[in-house]
Amino acid sequence: MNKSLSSTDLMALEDKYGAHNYHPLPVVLARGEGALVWDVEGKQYYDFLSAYSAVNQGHCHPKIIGALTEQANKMTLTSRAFFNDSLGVYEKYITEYFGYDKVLPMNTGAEADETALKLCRRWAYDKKGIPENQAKIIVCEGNFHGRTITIVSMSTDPDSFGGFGPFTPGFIKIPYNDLNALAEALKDPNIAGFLVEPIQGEAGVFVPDEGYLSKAYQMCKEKNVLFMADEVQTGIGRTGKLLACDHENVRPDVLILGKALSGGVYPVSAVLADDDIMMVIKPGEHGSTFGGNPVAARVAMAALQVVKDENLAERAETLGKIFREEMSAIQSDMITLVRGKGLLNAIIIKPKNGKEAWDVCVTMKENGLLAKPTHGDIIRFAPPLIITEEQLREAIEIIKKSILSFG
Ligand code: IF1
Repeated sequence: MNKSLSSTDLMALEDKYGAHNYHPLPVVLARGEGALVWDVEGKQYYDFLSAYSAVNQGHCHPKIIGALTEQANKMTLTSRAFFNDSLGVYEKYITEYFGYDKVLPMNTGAEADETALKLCRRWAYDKKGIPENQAKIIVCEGNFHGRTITIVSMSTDPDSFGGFGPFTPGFIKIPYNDLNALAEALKDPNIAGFLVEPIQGEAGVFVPDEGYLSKAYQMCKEKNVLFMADEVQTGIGRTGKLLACDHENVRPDVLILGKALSGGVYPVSAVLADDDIMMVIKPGEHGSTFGGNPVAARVAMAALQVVKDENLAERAETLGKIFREEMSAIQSDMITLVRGKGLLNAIIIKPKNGKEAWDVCVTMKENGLLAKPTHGDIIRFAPPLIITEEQLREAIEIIKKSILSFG
């Protein structure tokens, strides 16, 4: 029945029946394969958003879809009231893959962040000896960790938190990429943890100074404070290493993963930590109906195996260099800055003749490439990591042509 509906019809349906909590680019997608997607009318595009880095392995990767369908035909959900024949296998696989004692499986990135916050607070009371209800967690200005009430309580973006109070207490907000501010905040003996994105995604792909993460980690160690890395967006090959923290040889005490953990096939998230931290949570104290279900377990294993088999981190590193080089070479006064790591990049657009980042994205869409503006003047570019060099160069030509069309 959907086959007969046009893009215009489908957008009208969303407008009429869906909550208006998004403002999408006017394109209605019906199919995806690798780095390419097609709209309802059959027009082809390069996907340079990759569902905010969830589709690192490319759309509909046959090995991940294979794992999904095979498991879906056998068993989808048992709940954690019983064991299932996939979860333990997955837990062994993912803990060995990332080098941690234990994993706690959840579904969305926000849930994984919430899990890390609970784990950190409980560790503070049971292990560090912070008095009951006094634990504080340091977070960074400009952060994005999701949409729950507690997570928006940590946010400094009025669009995220405005009008959603009262807020969860216990968070100290400091400027990102500021070690002095961290040192000052760490003086409080009731600090339990530091939650940080190795590169701030929502802030517009803000890459901190080299040495920031390793120094911050060291400072946390000196104060017996948990270093918790939100790698929901930066993890799984995106920035040119398996984890963005790997660029500085930092091993987070608590590692938070989501998005590409499933290749964008299914919501799968995870928190990884060693026993001295993870074992503070006892039966009945945390969980989720769908967390660790057999489909999620099989999909995540396939998704992680693809990252290894196809050397996606190395590809991101090599292709990212080409991408930033080519962006910097575009002769347009509309591009004021190019930044990023691996295949997580952004350009900053200076408006010209009243045309801004949104207009650039609409023009790129018309020319066959999808990307989304953020904060009014930033365009994020994050294609699936399986994109070939030839495809990347073709995509760069589309971006170039689109920007130069503004004069
Ligand atoms: C939306 C941004 C990206 C995340 C980090 C946790 C989560 C996210 C570092 C929560 C989610 C998203 C969600 C998406 C927009 C988006 C985003 F622009 F808002 F900042 F990616 F850049 N930690 N990021 O980036 O994960 O609960 O959504 O699974 O539509 O809100 P989730």
